[in-house]
Amino acid sequence: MRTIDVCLSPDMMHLYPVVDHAVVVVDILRATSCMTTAFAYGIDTIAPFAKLEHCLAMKVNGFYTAGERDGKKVDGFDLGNSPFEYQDPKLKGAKIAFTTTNGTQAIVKSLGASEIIIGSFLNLTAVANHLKTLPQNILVVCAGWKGKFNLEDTLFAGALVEKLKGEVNPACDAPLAAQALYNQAKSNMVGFLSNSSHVKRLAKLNIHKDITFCLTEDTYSVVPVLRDNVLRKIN
Ligand code: 3SL
Repeated sequence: MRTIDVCLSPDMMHLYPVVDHAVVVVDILRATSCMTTAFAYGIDTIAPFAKLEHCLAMKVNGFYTAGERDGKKVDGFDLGNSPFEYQDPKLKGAKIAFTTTNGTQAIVKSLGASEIIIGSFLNLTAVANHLKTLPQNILVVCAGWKGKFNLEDTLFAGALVEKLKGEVNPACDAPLAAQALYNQAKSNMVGFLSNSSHVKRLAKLNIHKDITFCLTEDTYSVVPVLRDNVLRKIN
């Protein structure tokens, strides 16, 4: 049977070979939730970057520049990191260059995997169904916060383990821990996370509605996948 593993922080990536794996990158608050929303609203392409200057350089190629540092929109960028900004009909068919504090860093660190998939609660079941069709072992990469563990990405990893129960075996204890946490939290994730570090950080920026939105399961059915260094939706 295939296996599922969970890397709880990008700083632990050296422990998890990505070659021959299907990697699901998750940054619930808020990068991968934004990306999922963007594709659900018809955006054509997202090019993820670790560095601000590489992202900004894409402007001359007709890309919108998007993302944040420490939760705040970058000066001179077209878009920030709220999923609601990507529900704009004028962005339909757009190409977006994206850089964030943790989410796009985790994507770049996952390069070399046989498939890189963008996961969020918003497309949880669609991602699980896509993973069921693949032959590879699965690794969920939690973006965390600047190398530290966070609860919300771990809850998503646990939700995926739960969805794939019977189809894949946990490769170590991290998927089991994530699954146990998710089962404890699932009836009230907003409440469960109320004391968490990034919820508190975002609350200071006054974006409570982003938090509730990003914790809602199965709003969309898109599955963004990285091919030739850009993300596109495959369904
Ligand atoms: O770190 C990231 O990738 C962001 O999603 C963080 S924030 O939610 O915009 O603060």
